[in-house]
Amino acid sequence: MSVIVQVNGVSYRVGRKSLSYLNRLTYLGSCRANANRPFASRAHCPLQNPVKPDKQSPQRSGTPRIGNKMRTSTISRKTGETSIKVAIDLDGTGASRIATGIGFLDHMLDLLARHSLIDMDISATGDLEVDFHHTAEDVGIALGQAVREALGDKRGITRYASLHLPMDEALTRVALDISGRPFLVFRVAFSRDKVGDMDTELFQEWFQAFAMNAGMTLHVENLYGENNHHIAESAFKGLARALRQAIAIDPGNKDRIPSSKGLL
Ligand SMILES: [Mn+2]
Repeated sequence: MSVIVQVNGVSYRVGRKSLSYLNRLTYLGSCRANANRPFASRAHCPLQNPVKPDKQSPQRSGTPRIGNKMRTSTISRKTGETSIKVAIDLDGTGASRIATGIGFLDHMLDLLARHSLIDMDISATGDLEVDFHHTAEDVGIALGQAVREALGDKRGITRYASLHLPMDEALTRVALDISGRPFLVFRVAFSRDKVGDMDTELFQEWFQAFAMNAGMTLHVENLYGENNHHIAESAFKGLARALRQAIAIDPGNKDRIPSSKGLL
């Protein structure tokens, strides 16, 4: 199956597998525009064959349509402290390219993409010479904004999910509601100040920023665990698996917004 997409005002027909690269392409501009292009060569670029625009499509990036799975968004966020670009595809395969400058956070976001099946392209440059706080928080803000935007009016989503995520001796429970009402309960204690290069107190900052900006009610509770790497990882993987369920289209409700209010 292929779809019509529009990049820089030109329409192209591309395969579904290429969709995960669309947001990246919209800011790269073209396959030639950047040395970091995701394609091995021009021949691999999906944007080879311009076609006449179709009346039904293309969709604007960031305008989700459940019917043709265009639940994508791009966020660029620049402050005096950080500069962040996020491109996601909720209906991806879990592919990611993550570069925040914080090694352990990259590891967590890579796992978040892989286990949520959300394609993520995240790059951040921040004032790491101060500390990691601004960058960790702002990546959470930008990714939360991206998820909220890609979900659009939330039509058809499952909305609720909860699960227990074990990682060796650690067990974390995650429950979430993509409610439009941001709320975080974060009961996760660490016994060390740092895991890898990341301050453990920044995990709560990241989850707080993500939940507030994604507009979701999010409960994360580590029930037990010893190893701080495992505890953090079980929280991110738990979020990933819960997100995967909650953003999935509910086949019994796919044309409706899952709220008695008709609005989420
Ligand atoms: Mn790990």
